Amino acid sequence: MLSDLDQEWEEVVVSFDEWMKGDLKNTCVFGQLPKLQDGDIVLFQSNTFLRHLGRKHGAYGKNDEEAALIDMFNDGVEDLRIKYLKLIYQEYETGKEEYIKNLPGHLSKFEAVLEKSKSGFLVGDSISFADYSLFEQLLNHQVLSATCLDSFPALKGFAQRLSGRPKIKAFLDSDAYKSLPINGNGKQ
Ligand SMILES: N[C@@H](CCC(=O)N[C@@H](CS)C(=O)NCC(=O)O)C(=O)O
Repeated sequence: MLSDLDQEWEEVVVSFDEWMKGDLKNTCVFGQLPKLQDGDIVLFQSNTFLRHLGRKHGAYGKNDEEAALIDMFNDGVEDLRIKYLKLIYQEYETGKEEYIKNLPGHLSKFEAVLEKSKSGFLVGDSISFADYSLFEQLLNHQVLSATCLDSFPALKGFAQRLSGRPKIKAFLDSDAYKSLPINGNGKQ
């Protein structure tokens, strides 16, 4: 999102050993990462980052109505993200098959929205933080199940278009992106 919005950013990766020392954890408002430092402001909670950056860099709609719809879609993506994380961290061995079986039921909702979109984005005529958020989930889910978008042409086109945006493409092709596991426990 930051690259695509022409912002400079740096990711600091914290090793498991470093985290277990506890010093950093003690400075985190909820005792957890990720953390975003943007000038003088330090934030926790990944969806707070999205809203903050969306507001600041023009990816939060052009009026209050669009902003409300963007919030709604981002919350819908969050529901899927929570289910995905539960699978990855708690049920991967026992629940993967069932999860993939139920996935079309979740993806079809986003498919219906994008099918009707003239711009190709979830809301209005320009990209918003909810689009980046959905895109990340689509990338992760295609690793979980390579064919999961095959019956969803609007979602597949959306993922291809975002992957092809030059700054996103450069990031996805970078060693920094490729060398990090998708999830902290190595499951994907
Ligand atoms: N709701 C938070 C969840 C953050 C979270 O679950 N962080 C995990 C890793 S991604 C963490 O810091 N775990 C280490 C710990 O709790 O000690 C968000 O979206 O940022």
